Formats: sequence, structure tokens, C-alpha cells
Amino acid sequence: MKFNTKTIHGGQHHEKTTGAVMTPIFQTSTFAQTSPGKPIGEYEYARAANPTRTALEDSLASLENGTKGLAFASGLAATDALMKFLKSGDEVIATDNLYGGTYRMFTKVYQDFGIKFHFVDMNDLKKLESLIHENTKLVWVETPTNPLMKLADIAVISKITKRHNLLLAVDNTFATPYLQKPLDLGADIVMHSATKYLGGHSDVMAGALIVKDKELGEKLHFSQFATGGILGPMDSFLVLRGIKTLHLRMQRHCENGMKVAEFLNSHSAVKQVYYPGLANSPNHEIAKKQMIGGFGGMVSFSFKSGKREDAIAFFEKLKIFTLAESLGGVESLANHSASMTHASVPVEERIKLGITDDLVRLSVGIEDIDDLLGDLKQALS
Ligand code: P1T
Repeated sequence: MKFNTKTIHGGQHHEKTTGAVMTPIFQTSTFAQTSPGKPIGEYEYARAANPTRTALEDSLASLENGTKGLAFASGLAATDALMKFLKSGDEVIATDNLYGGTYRMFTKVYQDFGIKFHFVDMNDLKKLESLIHENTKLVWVETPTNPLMKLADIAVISKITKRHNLLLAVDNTFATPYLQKPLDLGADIVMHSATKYLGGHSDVMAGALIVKDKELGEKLHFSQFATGGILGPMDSFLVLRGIKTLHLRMQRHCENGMKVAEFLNSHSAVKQVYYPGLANSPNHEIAKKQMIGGFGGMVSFSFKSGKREDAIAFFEKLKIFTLAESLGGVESLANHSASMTHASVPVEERIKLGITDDLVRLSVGIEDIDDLLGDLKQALS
């Protein structure tokens, strides 16, 4: 099955008893049994599994070419289920520029449990390899990164993690499986904030983990079942419905994203545009190799003046773009990473990485491009 068919049919079947074409919302917490331990069907208690969530999880597995998908209450709940594999003394090597909430979980929650985190530029493979030793268990890659759009070469990094017998997890939120398939490139685990492009309509919080290895899938399902961060049936339905148009939406996100990046790149007030589709992007070669069919809808930029006030004035003047956290919905959003999504990253770290006070992150939606460019033009004037 091709990807555009998988978004609609992957892992899906008509509902068994009624033939309902769309997966119903099985709004139930439990399932009847005829005798203790003998459920009528294949379900017992909805923390373990619920048919609406199963339909979504099978769809996720299909899209990422995995064998097992797991749906969680948020992206961070998905990450959390994986982190619970680790024990005190274990070490993790992670991308230096991560979504602020992931960085916060690593440094403010799991570090206190005795897990050590190293943050590296994933293009510095020598540094990455130099940090690996007997306690290293996991390499955590976000690509493209939030908000600087840095790329990591998954295939190359997976050769290193395989050689050292480490797990490689990839946060595929920005790219989506429409553009990038980490499991095919050698990663062990794909993570998504399904709140973003997979849901696609800014109306649901959700997260996902997908794996190829069956044993790893069972271990992650145990972690999900034993600690409870599951996605409810209504939210599972919303993500499943969103996925059915993922390919169409991503096509337009990519087209609009490229046009916005080109517009900003030639604007006199703009210092730097961060978009992997631009030929002058430092990671353009990796992007061309790794992201198939486009470069996504996330674009960041900084001001020539370097002034925070210029960014603030820009946000206040926007009319079609909405100033808000989050991304990946049909509507265009703008975000001030320094004070919003990445406020939990210490200021010295932020500045070192390039998340400066004049940095603007845009989630370019699927509106008419003329209206989007018109809005940016008037807000920059
Ligand atoms: O918000 P949640 O569904 O828990 O997902 C967390 C998350 C994980 N990974 C990446 C790359 C993300 O961008 C996010 C959430 N990001 C935002 C809310 C944001 O505006 O960047």
C-alpha cells in the first residue's frame, strides 16, 4: 500500500458487528467477561487496550512502517513511557536543541532520578561517539529540531548506535511520516507529538511511540499499561480522523512553508531564515537525502536588528497568523520561542544555541499563500 492510501486504510478495517466504515468511539472503560479471565471479545480493561485506540495505534504503525504503535495522552506522556526504561546511573545522549518541554523533562525530572543527560550537536559525530560508554543506554534525536530546524542524519547515527548496542529514538513530530521514516533509516523508536501534524486541527492533545521490533513493542506496551498515560477513545478518534488527510495537508504545508521561507530570505529586515528546504541552509544536503517530498511547514527567522522589540512588534501586528504555542494545525501560528515554548531552557543555553530574543517561529498553515505572505509583509513593515 502506498503512503497516501495508508493514511486512510493502513491498519484499518470496518467495525465487525455493524460494518461501520469509520471506527466508532468506544467510550467505555471496561468490557464484559463470561467467566473470570474470559472476556467476550479481545478487550478487558481500557487502560490495556480500547478498540478506538487500537485502530489509531495500528494506523500509526502502518504509517511509520513499524509493527507496533502506542497512543498516549500527549507527546510528553509518550516520551515519559520510554524514559521509564532507564535506571539510576544510566546515561542518555540527546540533541542539544530540543522542544523545551522535552529538555525540561530530562533535566528537571529524570536527572533527579540519577539519569545523566549529555546534550550534543548531532552533526558532531565525533563528539557523539566520544560520549558513549558502558552506562549509555539511549540516543534521543529530534530532527528537524524545535525551533532552529537543525537536522541529524538518522541513517548515519543509527550505524553508531547499532555498533554500540544502544537504543535510538527519533522525535519525528516536525517531519511526520509523510516526509521522514526514522524506522526505515535504522532508528528503534519513533516518537510523535500527535497534537501537531498527525491530529492536524489544533483540537486534541496526543502522543505516539512506534517501533519495528516486536519485543521492544511489548516492553513499551507494558510501560504504557503499567503507568497509565494512555489516549482516550474520543481523542484517539480525532487523531485517526486527522491522519486521513495528513498527506494532503503536508503537501500544502510544504508548498506554503517553502514560499514563506523564500519570502523571508529575501526580506531586508530579516537576518537569518531557518528552513531545511533553502539551498543556503546548513543541513540542506541531509534534508534532501532524508526528507522525501518536501521540507515541512515550520520556518524560523531572526531580525537584522537583533532586537526583541522588533519580534514583539511583529507578533502584535499579525492578523492571519495567531500568536500561540503549538504547531502543525491547518491554521498558521507564530511563536516566540524564547519566552514561550523554550522558556524552561536556561538563558545561557538558549543564547548559545541561537534561540535569541528576536527569534520568531512560524507554523505555516494551509491557507492561501497570498494571504499568508500579505500578513507577513504588513507585520514586517
Ligand atoms: O505538547 P505535547 O503533545 O506533549 O508534545 C511535546 C512535544 C514533543 N516534541 C516536539 C518536537 C514538540 O514540538 C512538542 C510540543 N511542542 C509545542 C507545544 C511547541 O509549540 O513547540
